[in-house]
Amino acid sequence: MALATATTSRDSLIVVANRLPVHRVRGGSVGEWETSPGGLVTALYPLLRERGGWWVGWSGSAGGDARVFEHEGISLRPVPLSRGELEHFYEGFSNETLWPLYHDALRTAQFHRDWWRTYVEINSRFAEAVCSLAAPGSAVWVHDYHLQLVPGMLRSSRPDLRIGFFLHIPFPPIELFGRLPWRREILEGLLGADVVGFQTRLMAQNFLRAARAYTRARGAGSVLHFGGRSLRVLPFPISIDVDEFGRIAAEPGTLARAAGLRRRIGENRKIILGVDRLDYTKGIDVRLRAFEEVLRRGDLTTRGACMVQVAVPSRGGVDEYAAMRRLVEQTVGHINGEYGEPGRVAVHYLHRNLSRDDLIVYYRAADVMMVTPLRDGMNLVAKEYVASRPDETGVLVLSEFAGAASELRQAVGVNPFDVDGMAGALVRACSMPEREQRHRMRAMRRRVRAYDLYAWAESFLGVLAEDPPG
Ligand code: GDG
Repeated sequence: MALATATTSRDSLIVVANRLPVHRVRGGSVGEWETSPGGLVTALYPLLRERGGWWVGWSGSAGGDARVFEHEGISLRPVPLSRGELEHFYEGFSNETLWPLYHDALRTAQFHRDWWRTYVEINSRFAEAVCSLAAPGSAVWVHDYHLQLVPGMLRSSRPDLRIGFFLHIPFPPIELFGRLPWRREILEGLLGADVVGFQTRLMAQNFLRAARAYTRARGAGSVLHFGGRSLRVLPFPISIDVDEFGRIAAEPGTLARAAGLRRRIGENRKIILGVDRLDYTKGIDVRLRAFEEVLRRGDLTTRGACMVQVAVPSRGGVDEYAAMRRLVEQTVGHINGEYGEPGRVAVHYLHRNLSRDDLIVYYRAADVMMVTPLRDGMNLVAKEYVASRPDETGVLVLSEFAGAASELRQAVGVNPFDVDGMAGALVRACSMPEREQRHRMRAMRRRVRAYDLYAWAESFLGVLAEDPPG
């Protein structure tokens, strides 16, 4: 503790998230770490490296110790979690209670009091870790649904800290949030922050309504008064490192590999791409059914089009995820069985992690990008596709229930529950004249460039540095 405090400067930043931004290299020697893929890491790692500071989070495997270490210029403080704690806190309360409830109750949320007790315990372990590092007056930025009690806990033990909280997933409407037996505790946890950020205005409004309904918080507009203090509740739509995607997308090597991919798939076939974590919120199954519908009607044939679905393995320990994987794989098999021919597959399915460079090769090769979650906080894949299209062609088909839809208005919007509607959108996307593609893509690229990852982080931290509202 003494060592940590001594190395922390007064204005440094402490990021607190469920996971550390690194994982152990498989098969590597003990102590070898690698930067992890994923939305939050993509967003914050470059920023912290630039600014210097701490990242507090779980290491990714059960057990372990709390010894701090450095990785690529960032000080990391692991929070150890036992196997049993992971089952209750991570798989249980975070991913079987909060995740489905916050995503429009797409699956039934499980409410278990012993999961909740572990959630409280682990949140307090994270808060203690922060307290042991934080110099007086430090800025602390807490992330996501796993850690919603941390701001309140920090507020009561360390009122000197500037505390920010950002929710990466949707905050649900009060009709759904109100089901949570611990709704008041969660809200009061969040109200401990100076700034509470959400992906969209609507999600911020959902929170404001719930806070006024279930706690003593009062206030109008984006300011709430609670416990003798005031806090700000605002939208901060997260983004990506736009220049980095643009740069890799324009490299000759990327272009050559994209051309090679197109040749292998068939020069004259439209490539329809999906890239998602294998999660039931992402709408992969309905999207596949829409593609099947298009083939069934004969609006497209496998001679003229094929789909590439990259499904990144995710939360395999939770039953609903294993079931979704089976459904997706069954559907892919069914479509290929019905419509594929030797040498001409209808759906190419990749269940694996790709490197970022490989991902950008796919973005560059794809004529149509299908981003059709049933509910999503933002969806960075949509923005990555736009950033990876320097020639301004390509069509983005985007769910109206993704946070990204409020910014990327020139996408082809779809209701991701509507198979026929999505089939229609897919046909339209595959036959969209190049002029219209450019018109839409240019406008989306302008938006994505104007507010990138750095602007997102700067605007959040800028508001966090302001004096509290009156
Ligand atoms: C949560 C919210 C919100 C995907 N496959 C590979 C790979 N990825 C990268 C993508 C993208 C990220 O993972 C996925 O981000 P999303 O935004 O699509 O989705 P979630 O993981 O659900 O993230 C979401 C986000 O937090 C940020 O706030 O937008 O709404 O649910 O960056 O490129 N990266 C690599 N290989 C892959 O195979 N390297």
